Amino acid sequence: MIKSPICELLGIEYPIFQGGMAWIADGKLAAAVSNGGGLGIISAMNANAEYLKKQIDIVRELTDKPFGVNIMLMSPFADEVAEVVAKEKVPVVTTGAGNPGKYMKQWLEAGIKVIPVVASTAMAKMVTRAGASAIIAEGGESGGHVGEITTMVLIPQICDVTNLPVIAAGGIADGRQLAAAFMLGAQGVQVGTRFLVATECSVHQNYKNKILKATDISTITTGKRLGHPVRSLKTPYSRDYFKAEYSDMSDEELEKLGSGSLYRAAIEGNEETGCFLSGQVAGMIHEEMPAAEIIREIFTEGEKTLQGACAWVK
Ligand code: TUI
Repeated sequence: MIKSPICELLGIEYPIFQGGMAWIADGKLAAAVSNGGGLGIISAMNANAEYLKKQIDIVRELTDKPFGVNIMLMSPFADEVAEVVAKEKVPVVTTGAGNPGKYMKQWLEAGIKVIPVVASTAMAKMVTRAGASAIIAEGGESGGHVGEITTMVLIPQICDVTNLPVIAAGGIADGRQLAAAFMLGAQGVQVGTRFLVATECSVHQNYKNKILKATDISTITTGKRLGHPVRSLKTPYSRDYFKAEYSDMSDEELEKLGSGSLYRAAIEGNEETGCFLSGQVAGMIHEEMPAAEIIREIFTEGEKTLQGACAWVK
């Protein structure tokens, strides 16, 4: 059995979070992960308060286990969804794509455990001072909005600047990677791309098929010119976007090209104009299965790997 202080802190069986994937991580997926013993997370992404309240109601109908909400700080609705989580006393809030400082007081007063996603030691120090309960350190292997530093290099450096438990994210889909994350000092993991192909995940089947068919070199990073690098699957659309970034296209036109592309991928499965966010681990994911089985498989393999690690100590 793999247990860490994260299990006790949050009242979960396995120290694993499901990533807050935009247009993908809804109440149904979050409930399946929480019922499987992990921490299911609803993505508030670019949606408004009404959408989030509905997803919180769904998760509470489907499970009485703890769950979380991810707040994407670049969202134009960040203020109103920040209020919803406080009012609803959501057990855990994770944040991404920015500095959560502005909301910390409001959430801590509501008794919420705040676990920010960081991609640098500077932000880790800041959220430690601001009262976070733990930190998710996300390496650039992950899907979606990414930082520069890889998980291998980021996790030990974050562990060195905080006494809070660290959850490793980016590049984790199986038990070997779980074991490696623990060896780097993490006390838990966050997994996104692998849960995208969970049976209970309602994303469009075209999206799941693309992940299942991907190889090690199937992802590309775009968006650097506009200041938000994003990792997605290589498609004619993402290659065109990449080329457009290095052309004389204006920032406004480039912005327009990207607008609505996550929705088109996740909801419509549009292979021409959708942006299929994915981590580099897509090449290791070959099978759709229930969320609870994904968790069991990762932890069974992780335990075996950690126990076998002593073989090299002479
Ligand atoms: O946020 C994510 N992943 C995401 S957000 C997203 S939606 C989106 N849509 C269009 C453009 C961009 C994003 C899709 N995937 N992961 C967590 C994460 N947070 N990764 C990196 C960071 C981060 C970056 C900067 C955290 C803090 C930070 O601080 C900036 C500062 O203020 O210093």
